[in-house]
Amino acid sequence: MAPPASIVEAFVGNAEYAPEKACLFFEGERWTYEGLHVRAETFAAALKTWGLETGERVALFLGNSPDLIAAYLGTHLAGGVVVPVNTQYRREELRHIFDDAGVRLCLTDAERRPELDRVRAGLPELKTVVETGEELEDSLKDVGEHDIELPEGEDLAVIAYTSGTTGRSKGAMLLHRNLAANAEAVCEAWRWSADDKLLLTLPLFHTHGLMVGVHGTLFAGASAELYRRFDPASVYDALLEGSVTMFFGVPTMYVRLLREARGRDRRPRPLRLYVSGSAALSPQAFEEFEEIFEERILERYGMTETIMNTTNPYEGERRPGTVGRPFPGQEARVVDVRSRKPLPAGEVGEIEVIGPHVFKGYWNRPDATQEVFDGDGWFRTGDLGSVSEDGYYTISGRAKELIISGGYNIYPREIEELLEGYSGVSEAAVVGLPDEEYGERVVAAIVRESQDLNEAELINLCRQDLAGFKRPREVVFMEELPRNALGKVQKHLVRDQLVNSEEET
Ligand code: MCA
Ligand code: AMP
Repeated sequence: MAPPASIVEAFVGNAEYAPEKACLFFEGERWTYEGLHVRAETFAAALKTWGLETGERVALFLGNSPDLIAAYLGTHLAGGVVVPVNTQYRREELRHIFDDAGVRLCLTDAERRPELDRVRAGLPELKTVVETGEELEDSLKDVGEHDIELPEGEDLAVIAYTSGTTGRSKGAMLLHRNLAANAEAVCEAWRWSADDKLLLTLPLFHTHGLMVGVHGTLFAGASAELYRRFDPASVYDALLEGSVTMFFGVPTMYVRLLREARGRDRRPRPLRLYVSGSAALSPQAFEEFEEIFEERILERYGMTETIMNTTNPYEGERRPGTVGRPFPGQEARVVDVRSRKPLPAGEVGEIEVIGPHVFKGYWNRPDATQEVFDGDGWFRTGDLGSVSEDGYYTISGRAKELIISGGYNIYPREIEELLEGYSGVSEAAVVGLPDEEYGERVVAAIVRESQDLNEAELINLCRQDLAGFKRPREVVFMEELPRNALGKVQKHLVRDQLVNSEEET
């Protein structure tokens, strides 16, 4: 039998095979595969009633919930394309994504709606906004009969926004076949089976939570205990309770779990699998986790454009500080950043990947798409690293300018452009400084026009315009920014100055 061409096809197959099997647990609710299937089909019918045409975009701007997952599957059953939206986004971030993707319909919740309402007038293509709860239940009551078809592998499934070097985020176009191929590779590599129960506390608007956590669960016919958000005490309690078999987290979550464990007497029994990704897990955290939880975390490496790229082995050596080898059916290599020629083991260059998981390109951005592919189809990740003689990849830096805080990506240019637009700011340079809990934290160096401008004022302005995780944690005023002979700001020197002045205090 041919493998499923889409996640929704795999899900429907599992719902037909084992309708009564538990699929989701959420705040005391138990959702079977059949229950979720019915809800997804109702969403699909509702979307058609609201006028959604094949290929039109549906934004999901709501917190973790079974409705988010049902709407995701329902959009695919209705032939639509999902645009997941970070729930921390504020007006300009929202306006850009909705406008760029030409979003036609949006499912949101009471907490996020006011932020969307602030920009709605400027979004003429956004015809329908539905809020979960009473409004949604009312509109699902009478949705009528509609033909529902499974999508083809080549159809566009998701436009996932990922930050860009120019400041504006770009929509990465993932096809159904990209999603299905990656879920299959992940399930095979991690021995994910119908017997597994994943503790899923990651946000579902990003690749890690949605395309690894949810897709893997639905593909394997397994179940997930879904949380609204990560809270170390409740996660620790769930681990003690002992019914989950897997936990996936970003390194910040592991740092917090370790802190939680230090304050507790009891230890959970080892799980089948702990996975870390989205940012580098420090070898110290890896080792401390092994001491306390008696388990070696499996670290893997991914990207919005390619979902999962490399993984430490399920059986075999999980090597701290490395991200393992390519997933089954995929390839990776390290190339010289200038000549683009492959480098021998041990030498640092840019990591490139190729395989069925690699996205189609950026939405409406052929220029940007062209830039990220080497002529023969290899995708340039923008990550610097090396590969060992026995095939393990290590990420050692980035060719792209990027700050990763708590697993969220932040492009400094976006924040610099915003800061430079505020009155009184003449120049801004945003850098990431090392942070024990978040990996890196955002710090802004500012050249101001007048001494009246202060740190609190600038941070407050950012509070209104930016998602919380992008807001500078500190603002440092400088007389001038260090520049090279061509006049380009030397970010590494800004960073060094800030690190040095931190060490002195
Ligand atoms: C929240 N805050 C943050 C972050 N998260 N600040 C810096 N960095 C962060 N990551 C701020 C909020 O704005 C708020 O600030 C304050 O912290 C408390 O907010 P709260 O919501 O309570 O935060 P939290 O629950 O403590 O969140 C920490 C977290 C979260 C659980 C680590 O950041 C998280 O879920 N991160 C996972 C991100 C993720 O899924 N990344 C995958 C991307 P204030 O009160 O001042 O407003 S996919 C990817 O990278 C690829 C594909 C891959 O390989 O996976
Ligand atoms: P995003 O663009 O949000 O999908 O983030 C992808 C980026 O996260 C990658 O290009 C890497 O820079 C980083 N990343 C993901 N997993 C890891 C990891 N295990 N170690 C280091 N960096 C990682």
